[in-house]
Amino acid sequence: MRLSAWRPGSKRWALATALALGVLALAGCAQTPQSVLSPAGPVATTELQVISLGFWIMLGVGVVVLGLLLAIIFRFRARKNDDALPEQVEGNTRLEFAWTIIPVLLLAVLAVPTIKDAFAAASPPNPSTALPVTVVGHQWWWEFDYPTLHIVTADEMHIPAGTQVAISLQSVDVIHSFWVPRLAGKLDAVPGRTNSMWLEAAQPGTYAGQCAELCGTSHALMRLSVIADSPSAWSAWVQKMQHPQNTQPTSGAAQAGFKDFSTAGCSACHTIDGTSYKGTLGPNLTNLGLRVGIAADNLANNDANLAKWLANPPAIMPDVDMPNLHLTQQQIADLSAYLEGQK
Ligand code: HEC
Ligand SMILES: [Cu+2]
Repeated sequence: MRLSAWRPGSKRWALATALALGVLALAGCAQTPQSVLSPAGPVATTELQVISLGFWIMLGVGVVVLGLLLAIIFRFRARKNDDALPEQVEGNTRLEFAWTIIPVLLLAVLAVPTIKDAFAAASPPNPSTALPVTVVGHQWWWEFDYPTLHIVTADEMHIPAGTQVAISLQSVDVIHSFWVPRLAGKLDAVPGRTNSMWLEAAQPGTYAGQCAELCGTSHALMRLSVIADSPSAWSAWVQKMQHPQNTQPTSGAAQAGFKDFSTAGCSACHTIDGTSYKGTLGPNLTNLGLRVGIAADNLANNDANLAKWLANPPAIMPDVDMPNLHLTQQQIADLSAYLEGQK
């Protein structure tokens, strides 16, 4: 193939450019479960306004500066037979004032909403009616603790849609960052410190999130979902979490699983509310059957995936604190019946 066929201006070049631009444009059609550009609540909406303001200011600066640069390159380019020395200038007070004052003004315009909204993002406008949730980062899962409701769970944060949620953010090990892009900007979870933020989902739905601060081997697998419930779904969930069923089954495979939970060592790390199992190194597994996902929301919650997880957790999540416990097929089936039976 002749290389010249690909020169700028050639038909092939035009075609390749059009294709490349087309692919870029199509990328915009992808689903965007984690895009700050499709906010689903008041905090994310306000933050997008600040992002947009910054974007347009910077675009304006870029157009003006590059435009002037191009104009000057064109206007003052070397011409044929013009060997004369150009006019020599040194400093221009007016110009220097202008290019100092204009950026200061632009930054001031950007600073006002940025500072105002940064403070506003820390606590809900109506703290007295907000739902408090303590969110704790662990390598590599999220714990959700509802102090006023006495509910503790993991991976999936249920909230009532249309309600302000006041989040106290903590970490037990390293620095994590809590980020649910469609609901609110990210905030670091720092060991020994409590940071605060709030969020609200305007409509019922599931909003994907993930840890946004490199926190170890399986950082990229540290996912979560915020599930915003309608009022009836919310009260049903709270009711079920406060009064879990089938936590101490007395017959069948579930009963065998209930026993395995202590004999196989699960209870050293996991809590099941309403039982004597009170381990806290791993997620509280009460009502696991209600969950949409398991293993930090990386696997859909079903018997096959739970079996895969129990058979060898580090194969799914490298370096995870839950070891391969070399369970038998029977133990896996019974534990699965026990855990999935709680819903
Ligand atoms: C040494 C502590 C430890 C032991 C023992 C242990 N686990 Fe875990 N387990 C964990 C940790 C930590 C996680 C969280 C993994 C992650 O997502 O980072 C976990 C996660 C899980 C999950 C997924 C939970 C979720 O929120 O998605 C299930 C289910 C589970 N363990 C069941 C069991 C069962 C059943 C046993 C006993 C056979 C057991 N675990 C033994 C520490 C342990
Ligand atoms: Cu993390």
